[in-house]
Amino acid sequence: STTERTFIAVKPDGVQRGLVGEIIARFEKRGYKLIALKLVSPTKDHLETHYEDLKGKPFFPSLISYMLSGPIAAMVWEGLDAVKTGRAMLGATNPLASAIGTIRGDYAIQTGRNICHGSDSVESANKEISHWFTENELNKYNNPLQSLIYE
Ligand code: DAT
Ligand code: MG
Repeated sequence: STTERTFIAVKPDGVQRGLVGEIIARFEKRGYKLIALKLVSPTKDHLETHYEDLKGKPFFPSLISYMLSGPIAAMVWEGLDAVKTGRAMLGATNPLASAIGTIRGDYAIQTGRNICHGSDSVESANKEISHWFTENELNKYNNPLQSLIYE
């Protein structure tokens, strides 16, 4: 559906390296619709819930301290196949295995500094969107460009 939504975040390293604009630009240019956007410094608790599926992994503590190292640019993008295409635009979890032309494949080297997050399924997208945003922060507006992007 053209109203599928995904949660995309620029992690602290991406924010500090000045890549927020670049990442937003790629989603804009692709034709996705920006629904929500904010720069946030979440609590440890918030981040542990976000990554609760990875609790118990050996890298979990370092993942959480990395995510706490600075503000995160959190956003929601909407459009056809937004979850799967968003992941494809980010590239593989390990940037060295990411194709050139993907965000990680162009701007990152190590898994633990892979600059961005994207939901991995529609179910986790819905969960993540409500974890990071209130209903009020999810903007409702008509974008006339949509009629040029969808047939
Ligand atoms: P993704 O971010 O591609 O969805 P994930 O959900 O498996 O990947 O893991 C979340 C983050 O945790 C990932 O972006 C970076 C970190 N991570 C994953 N696997 C790792 C590993 N083997 N070593 C270090 N960090 C890892
Ligand atoms: Mg993941």
